[in-house]
Amino acid sequence: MSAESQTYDASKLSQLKGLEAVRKKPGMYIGGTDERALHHCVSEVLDNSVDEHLAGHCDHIEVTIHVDGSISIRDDGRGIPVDVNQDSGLPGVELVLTTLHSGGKYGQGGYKFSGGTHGVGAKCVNAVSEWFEVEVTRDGQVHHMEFERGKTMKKLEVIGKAKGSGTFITFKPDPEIFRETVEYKPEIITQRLRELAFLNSGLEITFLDERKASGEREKFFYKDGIEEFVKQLNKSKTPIHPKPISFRKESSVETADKKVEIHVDVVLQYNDSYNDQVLCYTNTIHNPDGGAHLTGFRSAMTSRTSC
Ligand code: 0RA
Repeated sequence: MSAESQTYDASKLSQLKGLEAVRKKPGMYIGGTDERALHHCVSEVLDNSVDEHLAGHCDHIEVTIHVDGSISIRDDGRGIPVDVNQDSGLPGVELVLTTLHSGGKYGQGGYKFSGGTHGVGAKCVNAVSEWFEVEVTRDGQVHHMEFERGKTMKKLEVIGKAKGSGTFITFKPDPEIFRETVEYKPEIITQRLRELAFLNSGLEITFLDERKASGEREKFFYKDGIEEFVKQLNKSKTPIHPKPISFRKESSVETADKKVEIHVDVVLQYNDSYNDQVLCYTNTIHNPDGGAHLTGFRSAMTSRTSC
């Protein structure tokens, strides 16, 4: 056995052990086995595409529910790397999709901006999928790989040529894991897509449910992002000024071991009612209970020195 195939076998073994953990304790990795967790899987994959947008490399995402109950997410980002990693002997895409704690270049570290509450990404979705397919377009070639319940079934191969770049992931949730339901609800998905489009101005997200007759793609695109969101929230009310007030600030904070980038966006519009409606998000995740950001905002709004 060559040294290369030895390291390959060794890494493959730890990979399987890793993803087996996800199947044994789905609660720990994807937040359960119910309908919410089922839909959370879509968000986990979507977050990677949104990260590509935030890094300035992607402006279209396409989500499609298929008649067989599988779902696909296509983006025009850089494409998951396909070059072979020296330590493991595995292509980047296989590492990204099968290794639980792969830090470093293609792991979780330093890459994620947006983020699911579990932050474990596509590999956990791979683990809880009956099958999972990925197509990566990069450097003029289309690369393809297949998995079943997290195990590699078809190694990476080039299946064609194409211009541009991007990642196309399709998976079918495993009924052995999601015992309650494996049926995607379009309204749960479109709510998240709308929210992501509002929070990421300039990102176009489209959605198609092939189980329905209409065959029309729904489009979510908000040039003015959260400003449009606030306007829409006030549509059924009586705003007392037509243009929402917007401000943003970016700064970075040094902690003991790392530098943290903080970007804050605030949009507000008064209406004639006495009740306020406040919606907070951190890294595209809704915070229904607020947090330090909301506390800071409220105290700044009501303190006399800030006027
Ligand atoms: C790791 C590294 C890079 C991109 C990605 C992963 C990536 C993952 C997903 C999942 C869905 N869409 C995606 N797009 C990109 C960086 C690539 C580079 O440096 O060229």
